[in-house]
Amino acid sequence: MTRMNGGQIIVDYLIQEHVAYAFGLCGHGNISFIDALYERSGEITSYSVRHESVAGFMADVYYRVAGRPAMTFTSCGPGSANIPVCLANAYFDSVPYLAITGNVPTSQFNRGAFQETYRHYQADFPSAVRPFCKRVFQPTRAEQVPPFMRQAWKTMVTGRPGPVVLDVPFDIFKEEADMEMPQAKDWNANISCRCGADPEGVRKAVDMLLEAKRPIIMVGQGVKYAGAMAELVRLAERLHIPVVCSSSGMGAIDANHPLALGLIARNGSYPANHAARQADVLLALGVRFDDRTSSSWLPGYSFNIPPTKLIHVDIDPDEIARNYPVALGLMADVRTFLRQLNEELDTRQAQAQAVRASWLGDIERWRREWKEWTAPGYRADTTPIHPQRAAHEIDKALPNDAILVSDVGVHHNWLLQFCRPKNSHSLIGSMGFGAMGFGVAGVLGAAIAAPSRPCISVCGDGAFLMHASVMATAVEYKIPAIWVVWNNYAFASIRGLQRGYLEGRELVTDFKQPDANAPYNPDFAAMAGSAGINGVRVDTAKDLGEALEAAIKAHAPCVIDANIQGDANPGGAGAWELPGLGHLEPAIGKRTIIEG
Ligand SMILES: Cc1ncc(C[n+]2csc(CCOP(=O)(O)OP(=O)(O)O)c2C)c(N)n1
Ligand SMILES: [Mg+2]
Repeated sequence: MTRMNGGQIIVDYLIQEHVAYAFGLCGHGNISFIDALYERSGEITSYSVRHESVAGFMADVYYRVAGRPAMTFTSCGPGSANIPVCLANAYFDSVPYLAITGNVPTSQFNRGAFQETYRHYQADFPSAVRPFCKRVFQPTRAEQVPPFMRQAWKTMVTGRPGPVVLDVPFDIFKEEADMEMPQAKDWNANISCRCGADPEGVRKAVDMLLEAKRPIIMVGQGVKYAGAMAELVRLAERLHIPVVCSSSGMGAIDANHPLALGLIARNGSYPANHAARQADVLLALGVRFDDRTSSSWLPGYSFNIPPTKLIHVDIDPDEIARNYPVALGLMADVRTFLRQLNEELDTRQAQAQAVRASWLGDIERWRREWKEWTAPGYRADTTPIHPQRAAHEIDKALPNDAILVSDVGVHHNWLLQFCRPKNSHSLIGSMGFGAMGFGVAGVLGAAIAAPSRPCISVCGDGAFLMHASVMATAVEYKIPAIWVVWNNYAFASIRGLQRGYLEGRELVTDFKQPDANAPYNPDFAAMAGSAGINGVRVDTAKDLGEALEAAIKAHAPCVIDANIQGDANPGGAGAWELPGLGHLEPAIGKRTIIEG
């Protein structure tokens, strides 16, 4: 039997689970928890941020890079009310982290104490986060902390991972209990969720792929999280099947691989969309088929399912057949499934059919058309910088091990279309909830997870100002993050929608001087200087590339304020519908319906 208080139990369990970092912000509601972190500060490193959502985004991207969860700590009331946006961001991208939120003392429940959420139910923070996390626990006695803690951890990392909240009343952090401390290695170390698919389903999938004349593999982030990149390439190569990626799946296969067709859907490439919509069999691995990934499910843009026969594999059966009927739906860990497929192929000594040559030949032609169509943007040399050229210069400046964390906005669309990610960390983005600030703050988490690798955030001017406090955190903890502020003097992605769908009626989407019709933004380079970090302004593509190379070399925090055109939108080969407002036709190629 050990005697520990609630805060000590939580910290002890986290240390057992090898949690190395705690990101958060203080308040009266969590000072006792911070005290427990203080006692074990040799084993778990705490970071204080200047806004709670920075902590949440750091934990999110930390996991995406390190593959291990971190934790956040926030106070009661407003401190924790700043965290749901990050929980949601992580939840809808299936990223685990543990949020320890403070609450009012149990003795004050339902008395309307300072910062209590009490009008519908006492200490009701759990209701505020319920739709945004996998599970929320609220221990009201110290002896509940150990079982809730081990359960919280297990829920967070098993099956389809996601963030979990442990909401702890003030007194419970300090309340002591005599108890057997749960041993993480007994409770969680021996659980595997690497489930394979039903063997008959595996055989069926192989039959379908061998018989297919126009097969396509589509990969989502499930491939990255499962660590199935090598297995994916092996399958694609041995069956000569081209691969298209969802936005979150970019980097699951090297963009320079001869079978990689790039991004599908709205901002996607012509070969990816034109091939996928003509596929007879589509093997979808760890994807959700959300609207942005599937041209809003409008037939003939990205997909024609059916008649295309869909094999949909996912760890979460809830995502299978959510939006498209399946010829074969298999619940499985993607890596285990791909190993099963490859083993089944070994037994068949399969050869890719010669008939595929014409399919691959067609795709090669579409690839050339796309190349010609996109060529001028790579050469554009203007001030402000052409966005395609900007994406290209950034991509060129990055070494292979660089980690680029994009924020949310039109810059992300340009990056998705014109960067060529080489591995699963090359281009990290938020695709489910799409919270602005994700990349601005997330890059700090990336740099903590991978201190020797160049970590770059490309973020909008809107989002950067929203979360500019990150510069102070970078200074305080010597985090060598680089921000390329894609400065187009606007919430440009939304202004683009006003222009595209609302006949150009623009309101509240650009940043202007009050008395002159000229663009306005704070001087970001000067802001960086005032924060104590290097800041540069660039107006040409060449200067952008050189500034980024120099910043990477310096391995110190830096802000590059890049003057980039805001009027252009990337023209993709898919569509995106805003119901009621309609959708635009693809900028290249056209809707192609195939018959069964
Ligand atoms: C927190 C949050 N608020 C609002 C939005 C809606 N939104 C999506 S993109 C965008 C504009 C982003 O502007 P900026 O950061 O400058 O990026 P740009 O589109 O100009 O590249 C907005 C307001 C959002 N996704 N997240
Ligand atoms: Mg902008």
